[in-house]
Amino acid sequence: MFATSRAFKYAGFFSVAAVGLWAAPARAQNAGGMSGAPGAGGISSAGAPNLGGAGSSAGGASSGASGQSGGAPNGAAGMSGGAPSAAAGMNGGGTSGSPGTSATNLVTNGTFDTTSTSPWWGYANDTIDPPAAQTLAVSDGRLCSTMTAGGEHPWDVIVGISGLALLPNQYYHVAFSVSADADRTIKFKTGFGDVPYTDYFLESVAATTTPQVVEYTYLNLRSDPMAQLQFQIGGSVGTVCLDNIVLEPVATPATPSYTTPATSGHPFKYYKDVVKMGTAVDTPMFLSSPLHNSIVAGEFSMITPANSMKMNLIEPTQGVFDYTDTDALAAWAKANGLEFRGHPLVWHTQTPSWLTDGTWDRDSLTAVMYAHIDGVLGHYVGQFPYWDVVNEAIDQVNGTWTFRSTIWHDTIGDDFMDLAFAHAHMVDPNAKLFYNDYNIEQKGNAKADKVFEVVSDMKTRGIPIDGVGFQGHYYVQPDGSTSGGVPNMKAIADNMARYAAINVEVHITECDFRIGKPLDDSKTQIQTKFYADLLQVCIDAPNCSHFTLWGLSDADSWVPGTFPDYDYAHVWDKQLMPKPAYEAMSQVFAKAGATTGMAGAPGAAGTSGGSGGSGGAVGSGGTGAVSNAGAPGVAGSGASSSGHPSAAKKDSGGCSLASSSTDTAPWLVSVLSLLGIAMVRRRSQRARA
Ligand code: 9MR
Repeated sequence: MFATSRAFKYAGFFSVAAVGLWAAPARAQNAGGMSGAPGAGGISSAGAPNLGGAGSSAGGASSGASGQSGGAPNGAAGMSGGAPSAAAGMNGGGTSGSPGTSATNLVTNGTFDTTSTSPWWGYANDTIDPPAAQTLAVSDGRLCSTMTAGGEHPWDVIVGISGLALLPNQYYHVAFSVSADADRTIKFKTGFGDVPYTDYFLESVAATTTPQVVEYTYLNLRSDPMAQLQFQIGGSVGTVCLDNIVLEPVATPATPSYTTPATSGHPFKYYKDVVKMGTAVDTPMFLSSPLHNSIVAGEFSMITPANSMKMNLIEPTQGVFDYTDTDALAAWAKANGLEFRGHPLVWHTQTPSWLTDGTWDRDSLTAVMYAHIDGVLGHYVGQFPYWDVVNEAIDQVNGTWTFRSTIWHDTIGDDFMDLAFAHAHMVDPNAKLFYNDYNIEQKGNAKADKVFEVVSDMKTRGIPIDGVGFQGHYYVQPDGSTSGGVPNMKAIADNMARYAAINVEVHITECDFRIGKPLDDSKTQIQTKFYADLLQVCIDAPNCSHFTLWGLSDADSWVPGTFPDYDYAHVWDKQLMPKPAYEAMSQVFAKAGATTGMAGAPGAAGTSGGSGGSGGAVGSGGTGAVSNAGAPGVAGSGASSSGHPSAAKKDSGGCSLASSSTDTAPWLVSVLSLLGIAMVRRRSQRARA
């Protein structure tokens, strides 16, 4: 039988960028039931998508992938589409040839050389008003859907093929040609259609009146003998035509070598003893884009999974854990020498329906929480040094800052955090355990003060909590106003200091700075200064040893899906090119490195590329630092920490760096004015073009 309307809605939920932070559980619950008759609603093609038995087999393993795709608004299209040289990986929107046939193509009848549509099937959602309706036919050698009612969303009308055997850890090349009678956005995915809905790989594509060849290469993590390739084309009336459809296994793409663009010559990770830089990553886009991966490996010291450890993905069925994505990320991190942050164990968002639909009392839900911690932390025990044990548990309730009303708090009670931390500590006594939240960075902010009170109290009572994660999500408004969006750095420094006084570490865990559209130079300058200033605050605080960016680039950002009026939040842009914030942060590091005798401080030689290291070292007079100066992209890897024990701080109990002002440093003023010059230059180039 055909998958039903609500079934596909759920699939679509995952596919949409607008997976709201708080909308997720509510909408996920909608997925539980199925209704409607497959084949109804104007489906002309009789085919039967593979459901039933295969659904259950794919279910447990594959639901993890759904959120991964859904959790990556804009996904790899931007990430790789515009990436320089397409990175031997994904190259959405390409205009190269239209393969259509291939010895290894899993798709049959992808070229529509006869009038037969088989084995392609159509689906239209008949539960909405008006019911979606399509007719599917081969026209001029293409498979064309004519929608007399398109429904509301792309997933309200689907053209698909079933029964494709996908192999785990295998790269696949997806290619097709698409056109429409008017511009529209469609989605395509590999995955599964039945409950629980699965997206192994999912992308948005612009269809125009001119046929375009779309091509991607992605890493498929899961084994599925009965997968589907779907084109989600609904949303409005019209015609969409497809041709030359290919899904074929291909060799693992080569990872491009990486050279840091930092003028100091040193990537972020060179300064890991000053502060470890991390970034959030999301499967499958992350592992599918060699360019993205090479930047992360080349610059960063740690990664956090953006979605794969969320409870709905890692424990989709009670007691059944799906580690597929996290295992793949962890293996990649290990192979590339990066640390891993577990995120999150206990959170009220992205929870599975079995949890939210269940009937629990204090004892039974505590058992569920313990079993989840056992299952997740236990699986990675000894491997991940840092864990966000409880996420976002403080909120304003009836005007008072207190524990957020969640299933965890409301069922277990005020001590649910105590219990979670104590249990996590029992499972992995060596892991550092964190409470993680947003809007808690600045001392004097009511929420921040409440969290400090809660954490202090936990410390006083001997609860094993090691640190607090300041998420660090900030912004400039569309009108350019910084009100509310740019933090008071002094207040953040003061907050870190009061945590230091109670022996609690602080990590910046999810930093980004979104820009209200449209993007302009002054907003970019505000962003640049923000990133540099916040990094400086962390460096200056003896108890702040980690600074994680919530995503590498604007190409696969969570921001536009959650805040449609905002974008451009990250340090690398949609083409995976570093923004001015990158160099500004790099220079903050270089200055700190010089202070402690490391190479790479800014200065006469420090801004001249490969010789930057020696320039900084000379400036600092650091012992032996000159010997560590290296060519860009060379010195950065691995050698830094052992080479600079004097720079070790905080995390290892080493000395802290000399305190410096959190006011904008003179060198940053120079970066900003250089940025201004560069932008003026770019504008005049554009004007000339
Ligand atoms: O980046 C994540 C995004 O892809 C998901 O859609 C979203 C769903 O809740 O979660 C995002 O990550 C959140 C993190 O886990 C906790 N703090 C807020 C982050 C941004 O929403």
